[in-house]
Amino acid sequence: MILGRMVFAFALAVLACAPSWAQAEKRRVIIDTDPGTDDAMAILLALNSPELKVEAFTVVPGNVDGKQGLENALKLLSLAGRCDVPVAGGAQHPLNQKLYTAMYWHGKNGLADIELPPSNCKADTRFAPDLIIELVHKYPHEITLIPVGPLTNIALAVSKDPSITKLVKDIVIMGGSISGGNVTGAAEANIFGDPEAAQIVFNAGWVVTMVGSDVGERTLLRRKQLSELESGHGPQNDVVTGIARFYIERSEKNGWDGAAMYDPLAVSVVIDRTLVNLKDMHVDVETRGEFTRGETVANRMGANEKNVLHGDHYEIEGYDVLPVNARVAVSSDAERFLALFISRVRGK
Ligand SMILES: [Ca+2]
Repeated sequence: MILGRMVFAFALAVLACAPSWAQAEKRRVIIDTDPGTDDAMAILLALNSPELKVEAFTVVPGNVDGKQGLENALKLLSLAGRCDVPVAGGAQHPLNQKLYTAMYWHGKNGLADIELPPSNCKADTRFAPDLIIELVHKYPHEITLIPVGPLTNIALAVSKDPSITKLVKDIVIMGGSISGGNVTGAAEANIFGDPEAAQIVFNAGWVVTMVGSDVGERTLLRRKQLSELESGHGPQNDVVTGIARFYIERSEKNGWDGAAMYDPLAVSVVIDRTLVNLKDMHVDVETRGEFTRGETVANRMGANEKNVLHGDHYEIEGYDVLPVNARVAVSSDAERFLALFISRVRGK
């Protein structure tokens, strides 16, 4: 009898706790984006994933300029009926170079030249880096930043308030590559778009999770998935289908088998960490190389040889240890990711 009462009391306690558990399990995220075709897919993936609570979208220039990017983000949120999520514009140009756009890959409007209905959502008036700082302090140790564009806004935020590096839960970056770039032989587009910002962010004192273009390029949305999307219907589904068709055709013309799911893969890693394999490394960003500006230079040994000048030559005298500053995705479970992506946006 006493045991029965105890079991009953325990069951009541579990029930009382259940909503707070469910709440705690939702990961608060801020997505910093330059929409962008794969950005659009990442945004809609995030908004349709119950594991995530998107606290804000912040917009950075990259694939398109900052004004077009903000308009695109607002239209996508309106499409998803989510004007409750703040969308804030930020930097209008990279820290130390001119803006490189990528309309060749993303269409003139950045969204595969698909005309979305005018947005019912209004832009938040706060400056994106300030909004990031404000939200990280509002929810200490809870926010995961997901930058999927050049790192300008994040660099401005950590430069203004370095304390946020200890207050975020995680930062999952789509950017870089440890095996060749997609803009040049060495550089991936988001890092190439603002190498100085990237070097600030990688060395800000946190351990970033890096989902690079090399892994994105082994995670391709192909015609098989396109036909799955084509057989579903709904306002979001149909926009994702149109974007996917444009992006696959553009990729095929350039010798790819399908569309590299760069940004959605980064978002999916916050939904399910097991979708990629991560390795600890030290990563620096090349800001000066003749052929390599914007390369993420990954040290897999955890150290550099210490070479000391002896007369007319150098001799090795041990190692200079480098801190781990990045968990780098080295592979993905592409099939499981694609199934997740399709299941979240199909029919929406
Ligand atoms: Ca992007």
